Amino acid sequence: MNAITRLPFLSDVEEVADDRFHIPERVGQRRRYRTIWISDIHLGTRGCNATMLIDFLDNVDSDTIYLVGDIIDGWRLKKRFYWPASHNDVVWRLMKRAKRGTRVVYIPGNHDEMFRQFTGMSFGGVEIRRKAIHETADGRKLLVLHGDEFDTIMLAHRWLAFVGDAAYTMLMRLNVAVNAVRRRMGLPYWSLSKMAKHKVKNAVSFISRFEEVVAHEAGARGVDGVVCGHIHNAEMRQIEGVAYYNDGDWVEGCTALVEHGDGRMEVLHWADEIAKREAGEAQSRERLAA
Ligand SMILES: [Mn+2]
Repeated sequence: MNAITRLPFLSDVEEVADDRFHIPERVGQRRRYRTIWISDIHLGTRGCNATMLIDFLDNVDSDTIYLVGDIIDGWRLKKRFYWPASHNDVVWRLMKRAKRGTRVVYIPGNHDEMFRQFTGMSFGGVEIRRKAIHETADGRKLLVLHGDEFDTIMLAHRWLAFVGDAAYTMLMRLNVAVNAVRRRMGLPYWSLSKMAKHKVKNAVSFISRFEEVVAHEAGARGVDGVVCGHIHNAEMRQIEGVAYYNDGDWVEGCTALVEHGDGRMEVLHWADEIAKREAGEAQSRERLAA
């Protein structure tokens, strides 16, 4: 218990005041959902897109919110303490939501596994669980877990899931440079990009393999579907009669999974939602001006 109460953002939770927000909380009409799932936020790293997530949290509300793991990146924090004010803003918003009556279920992942020791406990209204069963409005049972449980099966090419477009583009550029040098040295062309392409193809097959493994395991446990995170790839698809849902991440994709009041599920791509909102605002400004 000591380790957790010593963390700066979890002490004195009762004394939270609005004016302590770094980015002031937006008050007003919020889009309401029955359930929200978010994961792989990686607070404590530079990769975390906290500003986008704050915008998301200030524009949506729900009866229940599941934090599906890798919320705080303990691995990185242990090496180097990086904690900007905006990361506090995210934690405060989540704690405040719990205080206002939203059911908040936190399922720690592998990067925040230090919270797994508190399974079954509740802090400031946030329930900590190893996994959960969610029942949708249309009566389906969904198993909710982070997804690293399947790493032992997937271990072989785990890192490949994180080969992103940026890395790929960089490799392509590097390929040009490497071959310019090789040419000058009188060496034959050697395709670094071909190797990279092969790796990316492996990443794609890694993702679909992961999805199949997770859906298969969920099916074996007799549920109708499964919600997870972990591989930073938002998805919604039916596999062997089991509904597979992945809520994505807030490092690259900035996605959330939501359940509407009637049980309908949707993946929200928040960058697109912001663009839509801004286009709408520009339009109404034009209308007013006309
Ligand atoms: Mn993970």
